[in-house]
Order: sequence, then C-alpha cells, then structure tokens
Amino acid sequence: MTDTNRLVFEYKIGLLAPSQVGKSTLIASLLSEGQRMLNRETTVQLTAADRLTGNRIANADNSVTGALKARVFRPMLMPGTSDPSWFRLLLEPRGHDLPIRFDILDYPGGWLENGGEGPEHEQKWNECEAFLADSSVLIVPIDSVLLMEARAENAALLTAHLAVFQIKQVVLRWAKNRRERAGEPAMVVFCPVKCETYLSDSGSLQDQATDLKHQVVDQFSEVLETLREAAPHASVRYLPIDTYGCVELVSARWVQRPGAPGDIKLEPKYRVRPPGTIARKGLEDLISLLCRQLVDSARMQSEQTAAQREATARYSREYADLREGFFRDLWLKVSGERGRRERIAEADQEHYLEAHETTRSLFDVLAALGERRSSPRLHHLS
Ligand SMILES: Nc1nc2c(ncn2[C@@H]2O[C@H](COP(=O)(O)OP(=O)(O)O)[C@@H](O)[C@H]2O)c(=O)[nH]1
Ligand SMILES: [Mg+2]
Repeated sequence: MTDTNRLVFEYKIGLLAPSQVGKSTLIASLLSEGQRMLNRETTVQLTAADRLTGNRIANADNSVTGALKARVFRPMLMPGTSDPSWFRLLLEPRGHDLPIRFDILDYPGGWLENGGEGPEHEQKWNECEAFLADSSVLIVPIDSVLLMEARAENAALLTAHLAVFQIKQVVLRWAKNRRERAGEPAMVVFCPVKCETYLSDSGSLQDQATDLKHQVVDQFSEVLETLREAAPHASVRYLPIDTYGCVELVSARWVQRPGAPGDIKLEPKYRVRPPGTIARKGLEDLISLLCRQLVDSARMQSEQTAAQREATARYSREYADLREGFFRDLWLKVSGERGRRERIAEADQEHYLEAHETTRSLFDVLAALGERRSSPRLHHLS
C-alpha cells in the first residue's frame, strides 16, 4: 500500500494446544466455513490474503473430505505440522475498500509441550511464543476424547496430557500484555474439539454437554484463575466445536508412547457416519465471535484516528486562515506560503473525512454482524 494515510487493521490470533488436538484442522475449517457462512449471510467476506494460505487450506480441506468420502478416518495418519506457518486472512466489508487482516499461527504442538528439540526449535518456539503473547485473541482447542475418556485409571495424567501448565504460562504472559494495552481486543475462547460423540446436536444419542463443560472448567481452573487475576477485562468464552461432525468415537485405548506423560497416549478410533459429509458445528459461532471482536477493535482504532485527524485538520485550517498584518499577509501571498498552508489544510481535512467514513462503514458492518444470533453451544465464562 502506497498511501501512508490509509488506515491499516491487523490482528493476531493464536492457538494453544499440544500436538494432535486439532489446531491445523480448526484453522483450515475456519476459512472454509467462514467463506461459506459470510458469503451467504453478511456484509463481509473472508478470503485468503496470499496464495500460500490459500494452498494450505485447499490441501487440508481435500485430505479431510477425501478421507471421509472413502470412509476411512484414521486420525493418526494425518500429517503433523512440522514448521510454524502463518495463515493470513482478510475480512473485508462488501463494497468498502478496508480489509481487516488477521494472521493465525500454526506450529507443531510438541513445541508447546516441551519447547521442541535442539536450539533451532527453541529459537522458532521463542518466535511463536512472542506471537502468542501479542495476539488479540487466543483460541484453546481441547481434546474432548481425552477429557471424557481418561477417567479413573489415568485421571492423574490428564493435566499433563492436556498441557495445562504450559498453557497457563503462555496465557499469563498474554494476559499481562493485554492489561498493558487495555484499549485493544482481548478474548480467550476455550474450544473442546472432537466432541461429536458427546453432544446431541451433532447427532449423538447421548447428551453429555454439561459434563464436558464441567470437565473443561475443572481441568483449566488455574488457567481461568490466571485470566481473572491478570486480565480481568478479557472476555472468556466456551465453545465446543466439531470440525467434522459426521464421525463417531468407537473406542479410545491407551497405547505405549515413550516420551508422552506416563509413556502412554490415548488412541481414538472413529466410525464415519453415512453419508460421510462434513457437518461442522460451532464454527459459525467462532467466526462470528472473531469478526465482531476484530471489527469492533477496528472501529475503535478508526474512531481514535478520526478524532486525532479532526484536531489536526482544525489546526491546519486556522493556520491557513490566520491573518498576520497587511505587509506580512502580502508576503505570504506573493511567496506562495499562503497557498502551501491552504493545500495542507485541504489534505488534512480529506484525511479526516476518510477516517470518519471508515468508522461509519465499520459501524454498519458491526450492526449487520450483530444481527446473527449465537447458538446454544456458546457460553460466557467471564
Ligand atoms: N473427530 C474429530 N477429529 C478431529 C477434529 N479435529 C481434528 N481431528 C483429528 O485429530 C487429528 C489431529 O488434528 P490436527 O489438526 O493435525 O492437530 P494438531 O496437531 O493440533 O494440528 C487429525 O487426525 C484430525 O483429523 C474434530 O473436531 N473431530
Ligand atoms: Mg498441526
């Protein structure tokens, strides 16, 4: 962008989860579902900001759709994330040229668990940590199968497998950062994933919604406490998400896995519910939450800029119109100084009007987004 006076809205979104929970799948679903939903019902649209992001999302979507069509859903066969990757998405109000960009960071979950192996990973993880600490929104995907099936014999290992301590550390750094920048957005969304089997609205015969929420609040109680203490202004939400919706847990077995807490790992087996078509749940609510939060922040930022530019424009106008006595006024005119001041005043007025117009557009978008009602899946934790 060449125009330096143009308002730029950029936000970071961080995901916090150990490996194999569903970060990469969630990011890919967010764009596919976001495009479908926003193109259908609102005044904004969501697009990939660069080709790399577009390709990554297409690959993830193809592999999921393909596996479901072939009725083979073998979680352990999905390739893991090997490097940090940035997904760059644009949220653009229709008919207005003011994109809001947000970057989502994906990284190997193992780095959160133990910082990775060797100095190279450590360096990359440090960069990821800085990104997470600086994010406007943190999404915490949680493995529902682990939460609900660990039960009696391995209950003591649950906290370690969920990486609660590591999550708390990142959240604490994030919260301190957010408190220092109280005018900026701050939201944390706890998202249990892989919950098709436990929630009746995704076709399961059992309804364990209350139990699932109870487990999340119980296991993450220290993280919630940290948030309440270190960033009381942050909004905290609970939103279970099915990124597939058409699969069902058949069994979950603990298998040997050296290096994992207790040297064991829970391995789920799924059955694909015919006809094997993706029926995502909860994502629309997540997209709405993100859009509202980010558009509202953009609106606040734009309002502040408009106020500053208005003051500047007023000053430039007064300076351009200032009378300084007969001879001095004559000189100002002859030397071209009056004309220069006049041009500055006009340009400043224009910049102010641009920011004012941007604020108005963002208000319109917010109003349109606000009309969408959230589903009963979404809960406020504070
Ligand atoms: N049943 C089910 N499986 C999921 C869901 N989200 C992710 N998975 C599976 O969990 C595994 C790990 O997902 P992935 O996105 O690679 O996790 P990451 O390591 O956190 O990036 C993959 O096999 C996914 O297909 C979900 O909502 N439901
Ligand atoms: Mg991944």
